[in-house]
Amino acid sequence: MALQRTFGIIKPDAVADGHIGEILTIIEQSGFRVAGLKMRRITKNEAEAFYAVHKARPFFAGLVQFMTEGPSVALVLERENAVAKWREVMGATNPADAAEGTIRKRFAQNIERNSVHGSDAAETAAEEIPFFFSAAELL
Ligand code: 3AN
Repeated sequence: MALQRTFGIIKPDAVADGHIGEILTIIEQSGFRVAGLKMRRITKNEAEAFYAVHKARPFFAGLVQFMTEGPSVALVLERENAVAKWREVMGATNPADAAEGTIRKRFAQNIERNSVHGSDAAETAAEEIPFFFSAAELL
């Protein structure tokens, strides 16, 4: 299978809790090559646009507040079957349902403060990657 790229975020909870290094280690040990990486604080406008699909959901305002409360690490991750594999390594959205050994099982606090983001499909990755990275920032 050809190499594929997916988009990930180490969210503000995991950054504040000091888990950047551990999560990057898990990522590299899971066979991903880091093709892009930047730390920044996401703006309210960016968070609203990024999560526009959830705009009508009751948790939308809280999600935007959380994603803008502190710095995040945005990532582009490359390997075969990257989208599905990154979802597997992250674990279920709700850490209570996440499998042992997954990032969310280890580090997530609850369904909202769930430590990492990952694109849910190749088409989503193709939209999310350029949302955060220019072509020159992907190596
Ligand atoms: P995933 O991040 O696993 O793709 P989505 O796309 O359903 O999950 O949700 C996006 C984000 O919205 C989640 N990562 C989480 O932070 C938040 N979220 C999802 N469902 C809930 C919920 N029921 N209550 C609070 N926050 C939620």
